[in-house]
Amino acid sequence: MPKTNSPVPPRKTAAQAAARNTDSGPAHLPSDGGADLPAEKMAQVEALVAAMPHNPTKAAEHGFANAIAPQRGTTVKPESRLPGGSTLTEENGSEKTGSVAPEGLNATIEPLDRVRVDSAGRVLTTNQGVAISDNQNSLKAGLRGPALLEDFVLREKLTHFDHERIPERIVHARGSAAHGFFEAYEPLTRFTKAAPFKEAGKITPVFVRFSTVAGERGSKDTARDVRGFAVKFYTDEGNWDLVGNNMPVFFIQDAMKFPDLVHAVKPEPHNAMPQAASAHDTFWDFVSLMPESTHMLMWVMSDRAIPRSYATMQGFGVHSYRFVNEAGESVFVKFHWEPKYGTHSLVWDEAVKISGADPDFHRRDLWERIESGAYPEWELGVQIFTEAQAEEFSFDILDATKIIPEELVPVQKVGRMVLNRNPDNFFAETEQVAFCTAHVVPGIDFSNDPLLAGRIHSYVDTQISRLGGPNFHEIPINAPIAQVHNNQRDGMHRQAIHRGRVSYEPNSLAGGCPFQAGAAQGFVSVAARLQAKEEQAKVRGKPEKFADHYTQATLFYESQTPVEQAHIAAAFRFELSKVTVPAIRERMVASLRNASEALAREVGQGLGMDVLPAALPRALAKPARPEVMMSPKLSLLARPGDGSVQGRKVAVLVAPGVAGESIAQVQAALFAQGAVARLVAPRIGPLPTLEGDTLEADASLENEPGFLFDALVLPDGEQAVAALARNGHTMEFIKDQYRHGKTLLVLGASRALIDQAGVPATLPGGKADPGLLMAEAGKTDGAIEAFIAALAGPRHAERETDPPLV
Ligand code: HDE
Repeated sequence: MPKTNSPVPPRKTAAQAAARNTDSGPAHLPSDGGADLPAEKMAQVEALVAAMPHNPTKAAEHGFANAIAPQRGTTVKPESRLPGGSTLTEENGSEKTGSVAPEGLNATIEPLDRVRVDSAGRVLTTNQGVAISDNQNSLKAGLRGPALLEDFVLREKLTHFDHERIPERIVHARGSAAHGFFEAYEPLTRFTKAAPFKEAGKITPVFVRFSTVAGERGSKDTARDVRGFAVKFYTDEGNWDLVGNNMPVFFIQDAMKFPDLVHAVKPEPHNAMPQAASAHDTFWDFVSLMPESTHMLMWVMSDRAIPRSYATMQGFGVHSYRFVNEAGESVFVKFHWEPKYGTHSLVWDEAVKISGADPDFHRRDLWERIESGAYPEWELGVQIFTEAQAEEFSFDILDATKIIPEELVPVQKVGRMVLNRNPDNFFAETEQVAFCTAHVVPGIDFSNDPLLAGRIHSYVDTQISRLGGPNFHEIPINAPIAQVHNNQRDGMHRQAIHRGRVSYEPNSLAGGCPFQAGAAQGFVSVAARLQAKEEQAKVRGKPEKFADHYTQATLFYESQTPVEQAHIAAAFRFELSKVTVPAIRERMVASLRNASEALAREVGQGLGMDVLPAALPRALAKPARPEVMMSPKLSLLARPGDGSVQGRKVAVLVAPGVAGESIAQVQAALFAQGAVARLVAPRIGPLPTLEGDTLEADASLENEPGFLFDALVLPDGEQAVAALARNGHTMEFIKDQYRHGKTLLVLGASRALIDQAGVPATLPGGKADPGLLMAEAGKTDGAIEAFIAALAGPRHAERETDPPLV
């Protein structure tokens, strides 16, 4: 303690006094900053503020030239970290508070490790970290007495449980997701400065969610529906969400119609039926009044709407976007995801059966592929075209019901995406992930597609109610890996604890920080120069080319193989047969006549229409001549994939007395190629082989029916075959496999099973069936190779008849 009568410079005490107040202060600060810490802070604050006597970038906020090239904000570096702090006590750390915020860092966006929980070796606790002594009994007044209100352990557990659900997504409620990475092949800097495309080999982490649209969260995976294909790129310059679908077009052209479309396709409001299905009155009523949906209807009625796996479907960004390079030059771009394993779909009869036996079919497939190392993989393709090219196209590139045929603008492959990590927790990651078309990074920009414009608004809005407030971006799965610094504060569930008292800009009290990045680093919207035409006036309307509703529907249908065309017709027939109002059916068939007379005839006949209704009047009498009349790339068969069988599932039927050696050979060959071979028997459990060994069946004919597998191996061994022949499930198993075009390998004695199931030895035309492979007893060698080769290809559609013969 200094003695009270020792000499003290008055400037020192004045500085100390001035620095100890949080209101009022002297007209001129005493100059002795070194008097103590509070005084030092005050002096440094004064110096920092004084260094910015005016707002130097104010003048640059005006005029067109400035509008397209915003300046970097001005910033002043403080003498030390003192002036930026909220408090002088921040050094007083504890186990809870930790220490001072690391300089220039936002700790809420560190890798997810900071929020991962592993309870190994830990005791149960409450949410307040208090160890729970008894997790079996509530607190009671005596062993047989009443429960006590005081039981905070029970009440906390029940309260949390009561609130375990959050509202499901309005559309795309049913989904599954995985982590992975995107790797660029080459720098794309000529076209875009977007972070993922900056250099060859650059890796960007991604989180990808696949979904159906119409069904509720617990609905089946194999509904006929569009699939969502939403990719969140955690780039080092912020998050970019490419929120697309597995079809390149959409039902409607303007966001104004989205609520109508969704109301029409969702379960009908009076009885909440049907679940996850478009085959009902309100959907067909709406789309038959909206001829612009015809092109999309072709896709949705095709096998694209019932994919075999998320890993075997294409993805599309749908809208035209823009790429922007460092020089600010922009081109248009359409995004395509091409599956490494090829495009494969289910057939309808199979999809219906799977939905009963395994409603999680796609979720399980995605999970199992990743856990077993058969990582789903896609190449990212881009179609790049200029504004001038776009002007010349026969269609409008702002119309989301139109594709740009690959024959017109080729797809260039620019990178690959691999999904190699399953989420640890479905709710925390898959359910809470919030995608948004507004999440773009420098180098990516929007086109004027009016559907996209509505989406840019909608996604943030929906997260606010679904995830409970404006801070959903702080939920770990949504937080970017790039730094986040702004003056947004507070709101429900705020995580970030901001240091300092400044939450506005411009400021001088924090040295101007965080300051605006300017054009060199920041996101600048492409200043698309609008031609001074009347279209520029404030209007509600569509460009003329939007009125061509049928040309591309025709293109799609004509470009399919005969089998695919037959499936489209059958799907229209099925869906429209479920409609209860004949006039709706007729209107739809009348519309189809404008796309394809042959299809309309086929569908009409299937619906018992003796006479086809007159074609619907067209909105545009003479559409422009399309550049491309056939686009073979639109067929599912155009993308066979890399020819591997990775991730395919094969059933190997077994029973006591089975010839075990040949089974082991088949299994080993399949595992070696990344496929999964399951032993399916009348019951699970051990069974003796012909050779005296024991096999373990891990699935049964009743718990894993035939339609769940990509192919079937029928075993050798008289006794086993006799046991299988006595089981009705075996026959259904074989029939479904055959009917759905799967590859069958029939070993030795099992030939009898094929005959018993009524499977014909040849195709309907008399030719050999390439998917029905017979091997003599003990001669599996060539047969196994042939089986694997056939398994890698598409299903054997050449067997198909309508109705099916087997
Ligand atoms: Fe979406 N859409 N959408 N959509 N959409 C949502 O956002 C919306 C559209 C798509 O896995 C919602 O977070 C409007 C086209 C996917 O979480 C909502 C319009 C395409 C997902 C929404 C469209 C999509 C959504 C509901 C018309 C294909 C799931 C939950 C203007 C390119 C993302 C949510 C995930 C989800 C609005 C049209 C794809 C309500 C207003 C076109 C893949 O914001």
